[in-house]
Amino acid sequence: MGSFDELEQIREQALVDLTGASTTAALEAWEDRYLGRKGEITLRARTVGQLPQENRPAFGQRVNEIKRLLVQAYEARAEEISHAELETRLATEAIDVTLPGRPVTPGHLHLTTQALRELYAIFGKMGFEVYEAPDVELEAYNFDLLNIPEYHPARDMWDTFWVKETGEGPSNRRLLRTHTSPGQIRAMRERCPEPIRVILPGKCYRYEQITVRAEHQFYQLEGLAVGRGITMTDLIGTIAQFARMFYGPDRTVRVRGSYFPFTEPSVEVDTECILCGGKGCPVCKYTGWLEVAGAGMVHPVVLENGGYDPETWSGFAFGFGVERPSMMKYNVQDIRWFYGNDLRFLRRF
Ligand code: FA5
Repeated sequence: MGSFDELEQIREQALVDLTGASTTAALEAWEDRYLGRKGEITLRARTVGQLPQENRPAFGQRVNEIKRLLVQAYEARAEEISHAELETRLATEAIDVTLPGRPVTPGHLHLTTQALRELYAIFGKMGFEVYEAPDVELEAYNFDLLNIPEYHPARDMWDTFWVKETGEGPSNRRLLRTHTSPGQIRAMRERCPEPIRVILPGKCYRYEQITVRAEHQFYQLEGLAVGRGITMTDLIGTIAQFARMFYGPDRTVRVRGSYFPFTEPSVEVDTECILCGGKGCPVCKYTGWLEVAGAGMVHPVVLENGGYDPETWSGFAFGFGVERPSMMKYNVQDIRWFYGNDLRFLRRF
């Protein structure tokens, strides 16, 4: 126990074994066997205390020398092995640059973008140009100038996201537009006294319950025509033409009386629910019809706010959803799928 001879034998055996270790795994096993916590050298180092007093310093020194030597030999061998392993990998895993590349799946336009572009084309053919208005609006444009004053109960129709940074005075507060109608005022004030025929696409934001048919962010496509002698018949004709072009000739769309403070008279446009074939489902609230737009003749107060004299000028306006008509065209059972980022849904279109 603890003899110098034994120590030298261990050293010799360790070096022989090290030369025989030719893989990283074998090297690790070697390290464990000789230098590990319970390795041969470590165990010998612990026996120093059991030696005669006079032998202890020399023995301890020799153990340390051998340990250093083995560590050096180990590191050199590790370097050789990793080099050899790299060489083998380079030889066997060579890249064949003549192989065909892996196909990259190209992205494509989101269903909403496709629908919007289709709508631009349809209304473009009817003479409407695209007019952009801001997402962050002044309260005045979103409500007051559209004939919805502070106390008006119709404000409850649109649950509003307010922007923290506010302007001076109540009507100068900022909000995320609840509908695209404020763009009507912007277009009129910019174009007055010219006739107008514009569509205003954009995202709308409402602090409301999310369901199969309602999101808190969704797109609308506003339309505004202002001119001399424009009547309700022009509005109905435009809606009918939209329906024929967007859905095809066989789909039933109906227009029924409704109320909006900024149009008089007002209507709502419904599409026959294709999801249930008219039988009733959660999307159409079991009525067989899905409301896709609000519309009407521009209210005289709104025309005036836009700078037009309602004695001489008249106009119609509409506000279509974009997701809901798309649900009715492409058989989408749940509006939440549009922005749920599920590739199985997105790849369908
Ligand atoms: C309005 O927003 C009016 N500004 C429309 C209008 C414009 C009327 C011009 C008259 C003249 P309404 O809240 O009904 O109305 O919304 C219009 C359309 O937007 C709905 O028919 C629907 O298609 C879509 N829409 C409304 N709320 C949501 C929602 N939470 N999720 C998805 N689509 C919605």
